[in-house]
Amino acid sequence: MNPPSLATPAAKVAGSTRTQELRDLLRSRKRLLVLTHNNPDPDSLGGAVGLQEFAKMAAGIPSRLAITGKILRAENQAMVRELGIEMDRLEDLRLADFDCFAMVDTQPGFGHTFVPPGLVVDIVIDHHVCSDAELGLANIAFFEVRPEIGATSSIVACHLLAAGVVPSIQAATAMAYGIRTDTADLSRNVSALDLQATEFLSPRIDRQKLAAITNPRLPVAYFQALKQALSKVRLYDGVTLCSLGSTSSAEMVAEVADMLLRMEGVRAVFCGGLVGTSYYISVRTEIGVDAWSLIRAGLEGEKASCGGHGSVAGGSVQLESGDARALRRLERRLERNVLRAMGAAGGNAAVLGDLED
Ligand SMILES: [Mn+2]
Repeated sequence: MNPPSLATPAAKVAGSTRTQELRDLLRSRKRLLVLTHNNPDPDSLGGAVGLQEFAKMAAGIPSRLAITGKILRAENQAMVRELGIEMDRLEDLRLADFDCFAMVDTQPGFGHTFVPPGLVVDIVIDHHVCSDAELGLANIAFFEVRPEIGATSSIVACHLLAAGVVPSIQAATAMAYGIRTDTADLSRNVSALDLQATEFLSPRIDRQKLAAITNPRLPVAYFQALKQALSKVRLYDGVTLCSLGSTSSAEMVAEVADMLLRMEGVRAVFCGGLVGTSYYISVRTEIGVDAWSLIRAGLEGEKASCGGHGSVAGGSVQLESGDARALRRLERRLERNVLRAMGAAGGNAAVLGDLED
């Protein structure tokens, strides 16, 4: 096996000045709390665990990870279980016990992110661009938002690399899985930093655990939701729309969007689903089609929050009520906007059943 890139001199690693800044900031504090967006995904968990390790190994301070919402997807639950990722519910912690607060894979003000009122965020490490990021981000002591990077876990991993920290197998596996999911196995939104991070983490990955995370058993409800979703697919020239109606979670919307993008001829997928009174949207596009522009076009005129990077975007619209009429009206507005943006207006939709005829 090739020796890992640990021997790379810190000075040669891009961003090492920032690494020094991050380390200095953490060294000036006693206890870190790491936060992320609601219903954390693998990249946010990987980035969080990696930052915790950075705090401990590079700056010598302890930390906790707190989450809001739930770990939804079966793969993500398996990730937490297999890697023994420790986390608290945010409401179960006393914020006064911490003197440093970090947000990873998100930013204060994002629609899917809860920041306790009055909390001063010290560290933001993220790769999303977003329409509703809070003004006044200049107040954040360490602010590193890099939309050109495929995964937040890559940014964090490269801080470990630059600091000369060898990550634990747990953290390395978590970050590697985060990079994998956000870049679709290094096939989309990939930068040189993502490749560097992957190479750095690779020798430290527990491949057995990674396999268990990637292919967990799935509940029957998952297949029921999938059946329902596939019956709602509308195929236009180049763009596929799918509104799942009421569904179990935003993760299901994202999962269906990922799946539909694999269909031959599909250049863009705009997928939505209602959870309670929130209508969640996932956009996936092939390389060369900007998902962020498409979701903004789709949500034009809506009171919505959205974010994205490269060929992946997501957002949500808050409805007054979750009744069928309000949902139907929203679906029509979104469809019209998306078709116009993709130049498919006036085309006829096909449904999956039609193709067999
Ligand atoms: Mn991410």
